[in-house]
This record gives sequence, C-alpha cells and structure tokens, in this order.
Amino acid sequence: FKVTRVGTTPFDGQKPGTSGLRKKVKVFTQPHYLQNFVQATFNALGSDKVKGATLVISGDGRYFSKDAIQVITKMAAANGVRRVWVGQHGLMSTPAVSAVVRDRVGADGSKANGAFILTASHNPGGPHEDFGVKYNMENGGPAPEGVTNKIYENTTTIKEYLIAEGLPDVDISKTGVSSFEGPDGKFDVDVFDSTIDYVKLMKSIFDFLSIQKLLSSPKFGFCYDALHGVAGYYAKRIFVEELGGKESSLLNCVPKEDFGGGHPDPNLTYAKELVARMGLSKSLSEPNPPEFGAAADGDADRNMILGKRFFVTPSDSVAIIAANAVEAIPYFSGGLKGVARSMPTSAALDVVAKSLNLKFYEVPTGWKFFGNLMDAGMCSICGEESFGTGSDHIREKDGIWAVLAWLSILADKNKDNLGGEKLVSVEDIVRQHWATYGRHYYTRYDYENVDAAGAKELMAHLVKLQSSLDEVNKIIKGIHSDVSNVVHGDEFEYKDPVDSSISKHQGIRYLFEDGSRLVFRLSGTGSEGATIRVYIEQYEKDPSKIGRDSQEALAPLVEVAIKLSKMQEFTGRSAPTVIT
Ligand code: VG1
Ligand code: CO
Repeated sequence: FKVTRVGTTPFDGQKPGTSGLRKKVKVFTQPHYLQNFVQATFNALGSDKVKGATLVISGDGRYFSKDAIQVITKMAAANGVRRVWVGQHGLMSTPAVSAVVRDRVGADGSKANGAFILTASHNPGGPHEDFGVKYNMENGGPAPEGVTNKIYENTTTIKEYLIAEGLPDVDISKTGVSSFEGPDGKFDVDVFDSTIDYVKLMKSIFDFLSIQKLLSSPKFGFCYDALHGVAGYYAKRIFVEELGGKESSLLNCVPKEDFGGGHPDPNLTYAKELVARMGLSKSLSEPNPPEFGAAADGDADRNMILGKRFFVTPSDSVAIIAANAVEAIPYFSGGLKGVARSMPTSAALDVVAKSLNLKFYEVPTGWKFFGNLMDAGMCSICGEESFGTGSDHIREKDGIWAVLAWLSILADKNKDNLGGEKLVSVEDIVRQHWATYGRHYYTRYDYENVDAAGAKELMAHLVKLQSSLDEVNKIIKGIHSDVSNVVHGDEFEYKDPVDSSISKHQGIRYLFEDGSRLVFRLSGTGSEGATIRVYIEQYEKDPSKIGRDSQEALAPLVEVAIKLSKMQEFTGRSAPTVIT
C-alpha cells in the first residue's frame, strides 16, 4: 500500500467527554468526521509513540463498528503503526481491551501500546443512535485529560489525515494474521479471540471451583442479562463453559448491532426482562425468582447486581465488595492497597475504609482518575454510583468482574451451607452490611436531553446560591423544616495525588450537617442536548431505621433538590427521565 494525504477541515464539537467522543451515527458517518478525530489522536500521541506501535482496535459491536475498524486500520498503517490487533468480528468488551493491552503477548512477542475502543457504552446503537471512539493508553486505561485536551485542540486545527491506499479491507470474521507491505515496511493485522486472555485473567483472580459449586447447587438460581451488548460473548464462555451455569441463565447474550432496539444500560428502568425475572417488576409477578441476577451495558464495563426481589445500589455494591474481598477473593488475600470512589458515589465505601483502616480517595466522575492511583499502587478496589465497579486487575471498570466478585462473596458465605435449609442471600449480605456500617440511602435523578442553555443556567443558579448558605438554609426550611442545615457548598475540584494535575468544576455539592449530600452535575457522555444528574444521599446509622424504602426515606431531600435548583423553571421538566 502507499500513503495518501487527504485534505480536510475541522468539525465543531469533537471534544472527548467523560469517556471518549460520542455522537449520533449520522454525525460520525459524515465524510472525514471519524478520520479527523483519529488523526487528531495520532497527532496528539506524537510520531514517537505511533511509529512502530501495536494498537488494539475493537469495540462493543454496535452499528458502524465494522466500517470504522477498517478506516482506523488503514489510518494506523499510513501513520506508521507496525501492527493492529482486532478482536474476532471486531468484538471486545472495554474491560477485555484493557486486559489485552496489559497482558496479551502476540505470537511474535509484541505487546500493545494503546487501543481505539469503539463504543458509546450504555447509549443505544443503530443507524439513528450513537457511536463512539475512545483512546486508551499503554496502561490499559482511558487517555488522561492532558491527552484528550490535546486531541480536541488538534481537531480544531486539522488540515489533513493519512490513509493507506491499496490496503484491502481485512476479513475480521476469522482469526489469524495478515501481513502487508507499506512505505515504512511491514504492517500486520492480527485478528484474535479476545475471550482467551480475559478468561485467563478472571481465573487468576477468582476461585472458579468454589463459584462452580455455588452455581451447581439446586437452591441457587442465576440469571445474567447482557442486553444484547458485547458482554454476552464473554458470559457464555465464563458462566456456562467455565462455571457450568445453565445456558437458560443467559438473557439477551447474543451481541447485536442495535442491541435489539433496546437501551443497553443496566438499571431498573432499562433491564426490564431481568427485573421481571428477579421479581422486581411492579406490573409482572414472578413466583420464584432466582437467588442472583446481574446485567451489563453495551461495552460490558457496567454491572447491575440483583438478589431475589432485591436491588443492590452500586454505591453499596463497591462497599460490600471492599468489605469482603480479602476473605472471599484470592487476588486480594494479601490485603487491599486502598479504595476509591467517584465524588457523586455514596459514602458507603468511606465507612468501610475507615473501619478497616484502608487508604481512601474521592475522585471526579470517570474511570480515568482511578488509573493513576492504581498505577502508583495506591488503590485496589474502586467504584462509581453509575453501575461501575472494578479493581487494579485492569484500568477500566469491569462488569463481569463485579458479578464474579459477588458470586465469590456468596460462595464464601455459603461454603459450609450449600446443603443447609436456606442459602445466605444477596439481601442477607446487604442487610448485614447496613447493620454493621449503617445505611446510605441513595438515589439519582437524571433529566435526559434537556435544553442545553437551560441546563447551564440551572447550574449557574446553583453555584450562585452557594455564596450565601444562610439564604440556602432559609429556602430549604421553607420547603421542609425537618431537613438538616447545609454547612458547606462548593464545586468539586480534584488534585491528583500522583501527578498533581488539577480538575475543576467536577460537580456542585451541597453538604448537610447530618452527612446528607446533594450533588448536581452535567453529564459528559450524552450525544444530544444536555443531561442533568442529581445525586441525593442520606446516611442512617440507627439500626431501627435502616429498613425503609429508599425513595420514601429520601422524599424530603429530593423535594429540596428539585425546588432549590428550580428544575421545572429552568428545564420545563416536572419529572426525571430515569431514577436509579
Ligand atoms: C457517566 C457516569 C460515569 C461513568 C461514565 C462512563 O458519565 O455518570 O460515572 O464513568 O458515564 O461510563 P456522565 O458524564 O454521563 O455522568 V460508560 O459505561 O458510559 O463508559
Ligand atoms: Co460502558
């Protein structure tokens, strides 16, 4: 092949958000749009890092992925990349990409230097829905802000991109290496089965034998819903082939380009089938739900954990995993280096860290901030309220890892009990945790796709209010006299303890005297308009008060959040789009 330079002009709005660039497919398929972003990324990395490199290119298999893989491959070749690794059918979960970048060794001894991940994660897919591109570094984690800012700058000045002419489309349905000859020498495309490295990694972390015993107990029903995302590909290998689970335990585990028309976001609103099967649907009754259920998002980095007729909030989930990891998961048997959560995530993890005397960190939303801590050996387990949980085995959150972590805890709690009358359930574990550490009532209200100008005004209003907490408390007393006082208000700012970089404007916080919190943020992953997220949290230590319904317990604070922010005035919305 030879290298062609194609003249181009910048597109507006190619700024990577919380997790890469996400736009409607019709935006991504405009001539040169994808190419500009990819070249801007190569230019941001610099030719030192690009020439001779080994790059992973794969994703969750959503619509437009296959075309995008061919384009990026040709651009990689033209930019002097030595070889690309592509998952068979272009499929690789985000955690599997991270694992492959960190662990895989090519047949020729090569190691990966980075990855293009093609996903818009939990956003719907298909010709009228979303596509996305994200770049990950050689540690297997998302590019830090220094790099994504540079990528964005480059997109605003780009004049040309390089693409290989004469390089044929590569058949990504079959594994094997294809070699080509370009001006810089050889270029290889290695199509491989990415489940191999991922399964190997999971087996090195968890005790598969004890999980297998649990799954084979007639008392233990199991159900996993991949929402037609890429998780299904790994779920079959792990839960059925390795752990002996039943094929019928898997729901929607065939990856589809449009996720079967659904919204591949594992929460109580979108994972409808699983929710019904677990006996949590308000309209459908299920006489005998399984003991354990879980779901994943499109790229399999998120997880939702359910018990029989029971929902585990993600903030509780990471706290419970941290509290039980050393005992239940061989990888952590030597102890935890530290734990971390994103700012809007509830403080359930803080209480565990304090009680177990663990180092603890609070970082801005988005997984990239955890990576630095992990690379520096400061953090073992971390999580976000947005159904993201993970550990330092990779540098992304990991949906299947979280499920295996919960199965390990269940296996451990039931190890002498599999023949007993009744298994220790998910609900038992959570209630026991609350009894020990107290309970953080928690909910998140999302107002999706609201007018961007209105959303900005709402945020500005909330910041302005913070200049007088007396005024704030007067307003609050007028809404609910028994809600406690706001004692602190700010915009969250983070100084990375490893590289001292500073991230500002990471969410507006109102902290109350009794430990309650209200947090307001604008989403950085949407592709249209703006999404306002309101995070509402209240801590209850009194054991006689930890069993309430969470929406009911939080109702006064929710009302305060909505009225204080003038939600309806600024957005015209009288109700949120999604409540989690
Ligand atoms: C959301 C979540 C955040 C998560 C991010 C990426 O971001 O709130 O916690 O890290 O999605 O997850 P935002 O900016 O929309 O609030 V994923 O599974 O979409 O890569
Ligand atoms: Co995701």
